[in-house]
Amino acid sequence: MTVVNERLVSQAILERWCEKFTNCLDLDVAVVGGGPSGMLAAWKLAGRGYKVALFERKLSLGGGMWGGGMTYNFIVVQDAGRRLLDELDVPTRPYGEGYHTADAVTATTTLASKACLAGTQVFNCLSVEDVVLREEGGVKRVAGLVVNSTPVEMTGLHVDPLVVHCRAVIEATGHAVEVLKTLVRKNGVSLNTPCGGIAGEQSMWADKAEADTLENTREIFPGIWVTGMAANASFGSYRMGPIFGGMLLSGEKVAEDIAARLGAH
Ligand code: 48F
Repeated sequence: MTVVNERLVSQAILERWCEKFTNCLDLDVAVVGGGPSGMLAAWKLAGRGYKVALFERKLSLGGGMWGGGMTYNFIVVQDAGRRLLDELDVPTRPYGEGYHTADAVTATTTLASKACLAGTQVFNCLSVEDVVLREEGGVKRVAGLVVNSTPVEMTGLHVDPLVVHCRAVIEATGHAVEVLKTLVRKNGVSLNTPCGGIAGEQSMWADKAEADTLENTREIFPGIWVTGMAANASFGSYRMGPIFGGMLLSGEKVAEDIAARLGAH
C-alpha cells in the first residue's frame, strides 16, 4: 500500500489549482455567481466548447435554489422551464395545469454537476470585487474580472486581488447585482437600461417577472450580460419567488446570445 505523504498531498493541490487558474487567465466567458441562471449559462456555453469559468463567493454552488420556498425544498417551473429540467435529467412531477415541481436539492446538485462535467472551471470561495475596463474607438467595455479570496473579503484584510481576462462576462449575482453596481459606482458609466443605471427590483409579481426575466436578459454594457434576478433588478422589474423557470430560461438565453456574439472558437 502507498504510504500517505502529506507533503505530496499539499503539492498536488497547489499544482493542480495553480494550473487550473493559470489556464483561466484568458477566458471566453467568465460567469459571476453560481445560482440557477449562472450555472445554466455555464453548462450550455461549456457544452458548446467555450472556455468558461464560474466564480462563486460561497463554498457551494446553487445560490437561492437549495431551499425552495422558505426552506421547503421544492421548486416549481412552468412547461417551458420543465423542458430544461428534462434535458438535465432532473425528475419533475406535474402539479395542476401547466406547473411542475422538482426536488430543490436534486435540481441544484444536478445542475452544478452538469455544469462542471461540461467543462466549466469553477472557482468557489472566490469573490468578484471589480471588473477590468478597456477602451476601443472611444467606447469602454468590460474585458475581465478582479477576484479575491472570500475569506480576505470577509475579514476586510488589505490584500490585493488577482485578475482574469475574458471576452464576455455574465453578471449572475442575483438580487444584489453586485458587479454592475461596482461598474456604475466606480466609473459613472451609462447602462443599456431606460434610466441608464440600475433601476432596482420591485416587489412580487411572479407572472410579469417571469416574462420580464427573459426580456431583460441581454448585454447591458459592452462586454457584460445580465441574467436571472440580476436582469430583473437591473431593468426595474419584479421578483417572482420560488418559481425557477425564468431563471433557467434566462441562463439558456444569455448562453445563446453570447455564443452568437463570440461565434466559432
Ligand atoms: O441569487 P442566485 O440564486 O441568482 P439567480 O441565478 O437566481 C435567483 C433565485 O435563486 C431566486 C429567485 C428566482 O427564483 O428569486 O432568488 O439570479 O445566485 C447568485 C449567486 O451569486 C453569488 C452568490 O453567492 C450566489 O450564489 N455572488 C453574489 N455576488 C458575488 C457572487 C460576487 N461578487 N462574487 C462571486 N459570487
